[in-house]
Amino acid sequence: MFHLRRSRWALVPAILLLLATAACGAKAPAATLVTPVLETLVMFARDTGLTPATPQVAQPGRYRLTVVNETADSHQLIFASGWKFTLAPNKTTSTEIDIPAEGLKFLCELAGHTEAGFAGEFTVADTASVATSRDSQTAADEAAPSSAGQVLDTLEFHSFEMGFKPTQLEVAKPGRYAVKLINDGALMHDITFADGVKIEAQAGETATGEVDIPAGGLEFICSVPGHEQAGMVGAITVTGSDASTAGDTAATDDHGGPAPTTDVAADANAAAYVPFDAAASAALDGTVHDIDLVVEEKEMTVAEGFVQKVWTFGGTVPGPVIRVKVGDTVRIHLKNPTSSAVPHSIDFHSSQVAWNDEMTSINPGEEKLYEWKAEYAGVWMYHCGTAPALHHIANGMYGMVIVEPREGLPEVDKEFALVQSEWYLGPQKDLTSLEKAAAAAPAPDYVVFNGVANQYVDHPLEVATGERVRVFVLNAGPSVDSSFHVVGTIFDTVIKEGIALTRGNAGNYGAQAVDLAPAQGAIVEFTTAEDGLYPMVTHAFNFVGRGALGLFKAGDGDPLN
Ligand SMILES: [Cu+2]
Repeated sequence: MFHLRRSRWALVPAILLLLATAACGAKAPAATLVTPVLETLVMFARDTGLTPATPQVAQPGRYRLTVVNETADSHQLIFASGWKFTLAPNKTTSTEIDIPAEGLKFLCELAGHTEAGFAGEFTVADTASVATSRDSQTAADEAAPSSAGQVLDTLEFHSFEMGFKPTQLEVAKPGRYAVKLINDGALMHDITFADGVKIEAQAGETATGEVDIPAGGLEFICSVPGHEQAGMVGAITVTGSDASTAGDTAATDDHGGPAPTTDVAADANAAAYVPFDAAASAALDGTVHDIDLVVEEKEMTVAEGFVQKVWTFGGTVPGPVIRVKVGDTVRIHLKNPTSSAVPHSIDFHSSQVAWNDEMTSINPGEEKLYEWKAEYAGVWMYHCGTAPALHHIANGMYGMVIVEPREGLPEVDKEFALVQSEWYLGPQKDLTSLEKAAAAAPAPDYVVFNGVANQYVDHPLEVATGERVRVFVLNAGPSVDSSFHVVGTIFDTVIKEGIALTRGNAGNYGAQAVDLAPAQGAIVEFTTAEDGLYPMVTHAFNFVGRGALGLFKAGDGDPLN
């Protein structure tokens, strides 16, 4: 059902575009011979007028003109050659124009429009080149490889919501390249280069075009309103003629979210991240648990291209999930190895102990026993509390404790544990930035589930349709609230900080999102209604593009089979 609706909507603009193209093409300037189109020129009609209003072309000849009319008005362009071209409101239309060596003026015929900026002129940079000899033409081409140049290679881009892949591309030398845009998304996208060349592809379709890449490289965006801001940006760089790599080396893939506004540059050579297993471990057997927890200070890839020196409990961020039952005794043997640079400690929110007893710091080389009794059920945080605690948490020292009621939790089909937290990036391979973490209005570079940005987009959590899914959720912070939501589902069970919404309650109330302030936890349960994808997010949506996105995949992920 969803798919059908989406397909139909996707087709509407496609059909309109076809109609527009056909109509304009039929009225193209008369020519007995097929005249080659030298280049596509893109112009925008905005409330402030046409832009660019005085585009320059390299040489006289036939050009394809595409005008993106972003205004709610029609415009009737008339060119000095007599050729007329109508722009419908909020539509993109194309035509072909012949630009003579002396240039070509144009204006909008409608009353008042010329005065409002709907006028301009195409100018020709090199009027001499047409009349000159073949040699000088060749020389001109070499100096500024442009519209007449041969195609050096094909550059392939994928578009999706909301990004390009690759976002960074290196080519060996400047010149003309063919561009193939494969739109994997469910929305229309385009790739619009800084020189105005625009290649547009409907959902699920592929479009091609050509672009001239100058020696200084060329940036590109998707010009669909809002898409650039949502992260659909990228750049082609030119390595020079001695490029050791192939023409299409992808440097990064940012998963399409808004580019994190980080002041730290991505490292294309950063190690791949290690996925964190989101399956919730079973409750430990027995009633007394001796657990060794060893601090490890190490490097970790926290998002593609970003490596930080993190501090961990047990070598991972978050630390291991510790799952027990009410009445159990937990004996944590905290060890800070001699290899550590700083003292550390641990604070279990599931315990009732004096702060200056169990939670004191131990130096490198020391060990400490932290014994506590699980008296209350819930999803609890543990973390390092050594000063500055903000930095020890921001550096990765936190984890989840699950305390089940004495009789245990009801059986479900799948259980996952998800810890939301923030990364405030320091320099590559260095500690996270305490200064950024300590800002009064925290602006994390990444907000993540289980330590790594977007990891469950790459590795969706698999469930079966109709299966009962339980998620233990903890917001480790250190400072930002979470609004945990799974798109396309309703939580019929929520146990948040001791308060329970139960399935089958009188009135049949349900929950859409669970609000978790830092250091709050919840158990949520839901089922998936059909095969498909069910994104997990914090519904504080500015962070979804900063890593707080994952997927549950029900069945094969396809609602249609
Ligand atoms: Cu610590």
